[in-house]
Amino acid sequence: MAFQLHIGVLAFPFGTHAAPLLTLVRRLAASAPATKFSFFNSATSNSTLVFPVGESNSCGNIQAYDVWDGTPEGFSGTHFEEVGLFLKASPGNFEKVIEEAEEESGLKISCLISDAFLWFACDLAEKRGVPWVAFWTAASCSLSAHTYTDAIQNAVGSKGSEEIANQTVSFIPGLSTLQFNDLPPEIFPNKDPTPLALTIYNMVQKLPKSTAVVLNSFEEIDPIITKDLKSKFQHFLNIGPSILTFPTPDDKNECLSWLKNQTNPRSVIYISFGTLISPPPNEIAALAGTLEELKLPFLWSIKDHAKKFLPEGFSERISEFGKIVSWAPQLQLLQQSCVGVFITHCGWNSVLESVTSGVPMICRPFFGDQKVNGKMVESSWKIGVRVNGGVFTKSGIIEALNHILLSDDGREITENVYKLREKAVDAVKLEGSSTKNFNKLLELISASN
Ligand code: U2F
Repeated sequence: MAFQLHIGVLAFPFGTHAAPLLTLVRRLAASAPATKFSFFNSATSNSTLVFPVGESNSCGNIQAYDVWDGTPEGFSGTHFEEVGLFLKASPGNFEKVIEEAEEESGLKISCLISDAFLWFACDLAEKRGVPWVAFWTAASCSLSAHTYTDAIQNAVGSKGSEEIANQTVSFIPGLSTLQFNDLPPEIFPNKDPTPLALTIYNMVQKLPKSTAVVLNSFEEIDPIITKDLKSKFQHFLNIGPSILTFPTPDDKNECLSWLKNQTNPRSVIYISFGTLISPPPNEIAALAGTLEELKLPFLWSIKDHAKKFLPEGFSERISEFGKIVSWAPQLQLLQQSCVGVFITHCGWNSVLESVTSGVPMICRPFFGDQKVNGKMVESSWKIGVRVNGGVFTKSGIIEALNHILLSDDGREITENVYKLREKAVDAVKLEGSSTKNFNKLLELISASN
């Protein structure tokens, strides 16, 4: 088929960034069959996505391209070093492949869609005279916090972030329940900022120039923040939750068979900390010890390298009531009626999956947007609690579990998740806000030639 338009998509190949971007692209591609979408991403990340490199989607209009990730051969550094090297290799690595894709298709790119972290896409788009659409993979609350970076840094002033840690952030619309220590650490002034902190700072400067800022969320979750961000960007488009716009795959995983044997509704504890994080060894031990003592049914997705921190003989002793896996089909699992609570790091995709499945959360956030999300879960949306003291201890875990699973407040929290889920479901209906925003996005990218 001869394509009429060519759109370039620039992915950030770490954490759960590229997958939700591809989900957005799949949706756009299905609605715009005469447009070719070239998906630029690292080889490693591409290989984990639904459409491997070189294969096309059912509409035949998504093509994946490998972008150099900036690492030398045999690289074995930390995750954060890897991110630093990738950012150092950008945008040259992307530019090279964009040219290849244009040559191959004979079509110049008429619009760039990028992960918002890749702020240089703004300059690439400007150079080509085409629109830039930025996809923020987290929630509007963390984006809002970042847009107030200068005001936050002024408030910190010479006092230092420690001194005002417990003060309320009263000047950000919709975030009035937050204290300074709930904000993403990258916001605070630092003599030696990390590559990621610099990236986010640059992003904040560029976003107002974008044609649209797009989020996998829904307006009704934070109406005040939505109103504020609409006034800051040309178009601020919440188009999610995307998981409600695609049928959940019918997975035949062993976790699901195990869950089928759990007959008590809302009784199982599901534990996972996303794709990057493992709690420190002492917290893994505290969590394991408490689960073993309580003898409540649980399913824990724990990374292989962290299993060595489990107490000796743990998996044998808990086998009657618990299950440990290296990876779980999280979304399908949360949708089972026997799951009563999700112990999470508050990555945005996990929060959304919990909300759309009606499961309350126990939050143990670690970095980036996770602390803001955790605070919003507890104080604004009232759909979960954070562990007391911010780290796992036996007493803190028991307190949080009792709160969610046994107390009257816990019942209210569960009802609140249901109510929020209803709002999410409404948002993706034909006349819902997310559907209208998606159609607007389609209009914006289709007009770009
Ligand atoms: C980074 O987030 P993570 O990748 O650490 O975490 P999530 O956003 O919560 O996404 C995890 C995804 O992996 C899936 C799960 C989510 O879709 O269903 N998953 C699974 O299927 N099985 C498992 O056993 C474990 C996970 C970052 F760290 C966060 O702070 C950001 O909010 C996020 C988005 O920008 O990216």
